[in-house]
Amino acid sequence: MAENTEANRDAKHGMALGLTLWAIIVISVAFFFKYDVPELASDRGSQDTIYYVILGITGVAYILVQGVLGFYVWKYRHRDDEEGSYWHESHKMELLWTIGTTVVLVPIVAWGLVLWEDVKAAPPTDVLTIEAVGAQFQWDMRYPGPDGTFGAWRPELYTLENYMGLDPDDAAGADDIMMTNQMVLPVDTPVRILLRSRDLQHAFFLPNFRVKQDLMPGIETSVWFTPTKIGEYEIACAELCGLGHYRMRAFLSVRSQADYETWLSEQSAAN
Ligand SMILES: [Cu+2]
Repeated sequence: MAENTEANRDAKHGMALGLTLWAIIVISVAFFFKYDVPELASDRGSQDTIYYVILGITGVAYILVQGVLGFYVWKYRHRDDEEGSYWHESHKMELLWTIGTTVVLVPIVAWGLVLWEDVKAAPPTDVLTIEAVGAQFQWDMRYPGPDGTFGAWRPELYTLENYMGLDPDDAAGADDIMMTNQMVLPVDTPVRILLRSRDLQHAFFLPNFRVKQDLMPGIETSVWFTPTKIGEYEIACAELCGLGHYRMRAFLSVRSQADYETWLSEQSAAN
């Protein structure tokens, strides 16, 4: 009968640790299969491809490394009559993992740079431009109105009433359409969103569109993409921006060109 010695307890701990490592592998891999990224609704599907390729490579590496770690923790658990051995420096191993990671990482980085080039390319000249202004804790949208031109704004004009900081002397702003926590876009049309912040850093995040762009007070940033699927989606803030961050949530409706135009003329009439 095994005695309840300290050595015996160590051996049991070794076995428990090995099994725990394997259990963590199984549970985490199961979660990756259970949950997927949100449904794609834009022309940025190539980002999903690189995401799945990277997830596959790191997933296999994770299972191998953790699996082997669990195996060794179990195999070389404490035994009374054995002593651990230790060695250091293996030229062959170092060459192997340096070349191995280089061969895997260099193509991924090159591929990522090509995609980044796409994301940061200049939008087409006929792009539809809309503005989104982030503030604790809401999104204010602005459409240029029938004249197609945004009225000027200045940060020093921000007040509770003039929450977009619009210049009252600029006639181009008179027909601008503004709304809070709601955006409507036409499908299959390239859109550029101009982004600015009224207070601190926020991030304009459209999970279904693979779009995420920071907003900073004092400068204007922008992002462009093409919605490809009619539907109702969520706009989130991806920057922990204060106590109400969780409710900095808006809605994006992608509609057919005809439905979009009807909606836009209704907004103009109501303005
Ligand atoms: Cu925010």
